[in-house]
Amino acid sequence: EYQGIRTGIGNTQYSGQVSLTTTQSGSTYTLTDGARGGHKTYNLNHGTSGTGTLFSQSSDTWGNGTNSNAATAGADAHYGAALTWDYYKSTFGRTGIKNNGVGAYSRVHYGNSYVNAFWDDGCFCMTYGDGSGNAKPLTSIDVAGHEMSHGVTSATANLNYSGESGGLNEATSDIMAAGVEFFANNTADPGDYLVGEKIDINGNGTPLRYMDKPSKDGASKDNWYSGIGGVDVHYSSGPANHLFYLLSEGSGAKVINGVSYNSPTADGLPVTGIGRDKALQIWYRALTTKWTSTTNYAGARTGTLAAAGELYGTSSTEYKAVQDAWAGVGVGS
Ligand code: ASN
Ligand code: ZN
Repeated sequence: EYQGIRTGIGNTQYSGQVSLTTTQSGSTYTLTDGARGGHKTYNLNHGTSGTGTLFSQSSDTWGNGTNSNAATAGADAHYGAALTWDYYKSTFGRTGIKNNGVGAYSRVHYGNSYVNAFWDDGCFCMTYGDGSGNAKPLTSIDVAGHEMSHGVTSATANLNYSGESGGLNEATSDIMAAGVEFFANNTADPGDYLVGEKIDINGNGTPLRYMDKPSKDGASKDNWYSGIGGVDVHYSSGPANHLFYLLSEGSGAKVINGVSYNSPTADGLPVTGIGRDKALQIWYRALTTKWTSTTNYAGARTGTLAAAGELYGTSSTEYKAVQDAWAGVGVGS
């Protein structure tokens, strides 16, 4: 029987109609991405263990745009995994989470009204709940990018998931998620410096996190202070998200893809951004070649400066911008 890689259609919940890489075996199509390490997407059908069943159909069109159709979340998750793979490959030359060409897998419809998503190093897989009322699965592009980037962090610096290193771990996932979302260039979910703006986890349309001014979520910290290691890693990530925003876009008010940003600095001094692409290269180089499991904010600063020096030179405007941006979030020399 015929076996081969196909391009199907996904009617996603958050990203409109997209192309999906699927596999045809005879008259059956599955969410198996033979172009990206064999990444597979499974339906847990409200279970909480194992893999459930691989999404399989007689047609290569997946989902109907809402969570009333089980394959919709599958389409979103499969798309997010493909984008994340392509982003790491084209931006950093990284082939898969472990840079070994091997795909992970995704599981959707985890549990009931489960309002979270998570990466698990043990199964080398990512899992998505269906959100409040089983209506808003956490399968947006940025959530996929965030969770899979936890796998990249584990495979590289392996930042401990507590204290300041935990905040840096979380921020790395938010930063790379923004990178994936801008890379996707999807008109239904344009790139931004917000996290989780599509999944409506707060029920009032607000995003989960803001990178320009993290304290807008009511809990995240804008700037480093002694003792920040004692707060939840999803809030101690704030200064690093803020640093990334300042380094990319600078401190002035700005509108990007229709979203307004304003990023005041800790020291009141202006920061001139160097653009997101360069900021991502600096962050990734620090993550993969400078940092260790115990890197704290001071070490993150040192590592990003070393990375910027190697990439652009220690006399460069990029190097100076890294210094200014860290000062802008209260991390000094
Ligand atoms: N979605 C959460 C995160 O990626 C799950 C967790 O708390 N680890 O951070
Ligand atoms: Zn996370």
